[in-house]
Amino acid sequence: PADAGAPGNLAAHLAEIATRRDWTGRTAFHQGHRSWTHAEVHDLAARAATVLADHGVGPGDRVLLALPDSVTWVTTFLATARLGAVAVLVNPELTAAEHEFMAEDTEAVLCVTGPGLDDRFADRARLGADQLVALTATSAPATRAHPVDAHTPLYIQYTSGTTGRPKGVVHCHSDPKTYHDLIGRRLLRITPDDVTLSVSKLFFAYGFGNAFVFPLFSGSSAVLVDRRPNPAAVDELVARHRVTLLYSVPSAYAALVADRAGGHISCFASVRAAVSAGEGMPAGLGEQITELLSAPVLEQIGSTEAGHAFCANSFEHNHPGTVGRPVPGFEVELRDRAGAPVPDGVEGELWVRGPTLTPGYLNRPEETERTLVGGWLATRDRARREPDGTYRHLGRVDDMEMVGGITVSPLEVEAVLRGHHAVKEVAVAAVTDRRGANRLRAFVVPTTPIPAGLEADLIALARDRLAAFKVPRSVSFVPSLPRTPTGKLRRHLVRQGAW
Ligand code: 3SK
Repeated sequence: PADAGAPGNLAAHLAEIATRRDWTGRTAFHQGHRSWTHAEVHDLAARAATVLADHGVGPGDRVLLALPDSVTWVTTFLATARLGAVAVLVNPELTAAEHEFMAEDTEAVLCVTGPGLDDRFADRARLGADQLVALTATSAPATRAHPVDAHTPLYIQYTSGTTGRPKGVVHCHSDPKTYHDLIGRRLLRITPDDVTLSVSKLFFAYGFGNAFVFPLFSGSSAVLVDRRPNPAAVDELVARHRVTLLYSVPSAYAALVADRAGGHISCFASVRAAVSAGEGMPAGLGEQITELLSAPVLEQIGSTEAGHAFCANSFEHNHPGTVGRPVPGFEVELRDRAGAPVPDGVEGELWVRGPTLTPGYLNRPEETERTLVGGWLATRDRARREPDGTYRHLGRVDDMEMVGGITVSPLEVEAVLRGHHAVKEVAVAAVTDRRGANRLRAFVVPTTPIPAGLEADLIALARDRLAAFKVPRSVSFVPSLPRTPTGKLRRHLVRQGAW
């Protein structure tokens, strides 16, 4: 599509570079058994912009996307951007009440919904994905992109952290290019020949960068899957599309390793790097992944507020077990509770400053003021700086448990229990017993069948390795642990024993 005078508009810019760099005929996305070229994606997006405009969407309006990962997700996002409107990226699997909260919070003028969501947003303008696709096919492309500047809002993502009411995080038209320049191009060296598979979904910061921003800025391709793929599906997709970059989270990598240990044959020869984020990598898992994939594992840490990763390992500097060094362009500081910098080697809270920090939370001035202080973001992550300048992630500030008046890091206890061969996943939390006392309990996803005497064995293992006050008093065997869509443990739900 032709673009008249809108250099800052993300959709126009992406369409323009695809033409200028001659990527138009290259595949941009695979979905099911179909694929779409870069030219087809930008053409569909320009047509979808006409449909959205016909439905009353204009500059500054919010369009809520409750869609599974798909080419329709991509083209609806680009269409919204082309009109100068703001895409609200929501998890399609949320409850009706959560969706309604987000539509109300953003005052969405249109909600584009995926399969099974026809009953949602009853009091608002709604367009089903199928309807949008049908209308797009017969619409002319909206040739003119709305002029914007670098600070014009582009999208809103919701973060609930691990507790509390979700907060809308705003990002601007210039941010995706920066994610690609700093991470996709510089650190991951993505070229047009790369093929991406991201287990993390597009509505989430990590997935948005991995499977939308990097492919469109590099002329490469991504495999889109509407739900979180299980290990067998990951194997199949990697082999079918010759995936070169796999982005996942530790719990999904652990499942992939466990699946292989169960005798499953995998074909990962095409993978050149496995990126991991969302949560700390349990000891030993990194080596198992490298062995399985014959590729380096690059750990990162980021946040919705930063837009993508702010600390990352790279091919040149990969320190397993750490989240690497600050992404060039970002500054990182470790501070104590009073906000003073801590010396090297001492644990502190990670504060971050950089080019893609959100300007703030939607409708939440107090929370914005608490989290963004003097241009720095308080991440609520705890870390320690290693002598080589990498950062070791030590959990969240609010992860610590109190038992008998003493603070215990559940991560330390979990690391010990994870060493038992019958433990697939584990979370430790202080729970209140019948007498009102706070006691440590381990919630364990065991291998099956559960070996006899596993609870006693686990407690004995903890007793052997840990100070007495850190030993769990009891073990509950559970089928799964409560996690966010990126795989972060929801510790408040573990504490409540409610998921
Ligand atoms: O969850 C993270 O650590 C993360 C990593 C990379 C990009 C975005 C996010 C939220």
